[in-house]
Amino acid sequence: MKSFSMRGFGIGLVILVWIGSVNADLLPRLGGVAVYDTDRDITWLADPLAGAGSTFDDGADPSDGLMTWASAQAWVESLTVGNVSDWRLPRTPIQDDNICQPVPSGFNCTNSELGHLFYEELSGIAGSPVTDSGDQDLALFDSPAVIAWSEIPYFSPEQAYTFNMLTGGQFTQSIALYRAVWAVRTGDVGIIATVDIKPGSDSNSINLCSNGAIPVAILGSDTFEVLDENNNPRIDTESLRFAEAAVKVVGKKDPHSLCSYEDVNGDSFIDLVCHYVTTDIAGIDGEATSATVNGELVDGTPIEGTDSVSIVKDTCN
Ligand SMILES: [Ca+2]
Ligand SMILES: [Ca+2]
Ligand SMILES: [Ca+2]
Ligand SMILES: [Ca+2]
Repeated sequence: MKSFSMRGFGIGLVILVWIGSVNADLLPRLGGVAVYDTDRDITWLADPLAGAGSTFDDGADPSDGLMTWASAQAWVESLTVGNVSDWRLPRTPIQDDNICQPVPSGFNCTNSELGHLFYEELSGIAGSPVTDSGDQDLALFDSPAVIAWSEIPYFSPEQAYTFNMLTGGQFTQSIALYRAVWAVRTGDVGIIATVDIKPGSDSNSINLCSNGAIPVAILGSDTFEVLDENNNPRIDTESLRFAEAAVKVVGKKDPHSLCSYEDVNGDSFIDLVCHYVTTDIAGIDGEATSATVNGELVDGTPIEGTDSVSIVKDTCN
């Protein structure tokens, strides 16, 4: 028992150091379609013109991705990318730093989400397009040099804040103008993985009273590989939980997670199969029709995936 808690303490320290080293980073998400801002804990769509050609793309050009403010709101509310919804327009607080007083208009405003992105994440300089900054993170975005809407209308309902990525300026403009719609959402989207509970079985039947362990595969694919280019694990197997059950630990001298790397579905992509202690399952009951595996990559990115289940026994003697 003592050696286990010591080990947990060591792991905690490693994670703390890691968080410090990635502060102020932008990280690709959803296969590069989105970007996670670790400072603000928000996820941007990589493309501020992603609504181009949608039914919300109004104005003379229905395929330029520029919309009136009301259409912009409607588009982000309707948006689903992968399995991820809850998108919104970027936020602009009514109070900003001294430069932006008495109202948050002007240059060098960094409280707003777009101001933070321009000045602090993408190293933009007031008066110059963000694409001139040379910041390496520019490569994460498609066409970032736009004028984009903010979520909150100004004191007049006819006006809303915009942020100009060509100049670093934050100003109110008429909501009837056509501006870019840079969808963002609170939190990290992580990775949605394809999961196969009990590889080789389609029924995925689970006896919750079993003293055994249930194999669950996280499937590799061309958009998500379970091993990196050096064949090192990308998934932190100790972080994995299947319906709250941890991975079975085996080995007395060298305790390790009972996991293996193999291609369980014959698609030539290596999959990660881990075995979860059945009696530790607490996240599902006899009524469950699906179960979720969740955890983290070794770089801290959340990962989860869900598959169907059929519970054959849940009342144990
Ligand atoms: Ca348009
Ligand atoms: Ca940067
Ligand atoms: Ca299965
Ligand atoms: Ca495979």
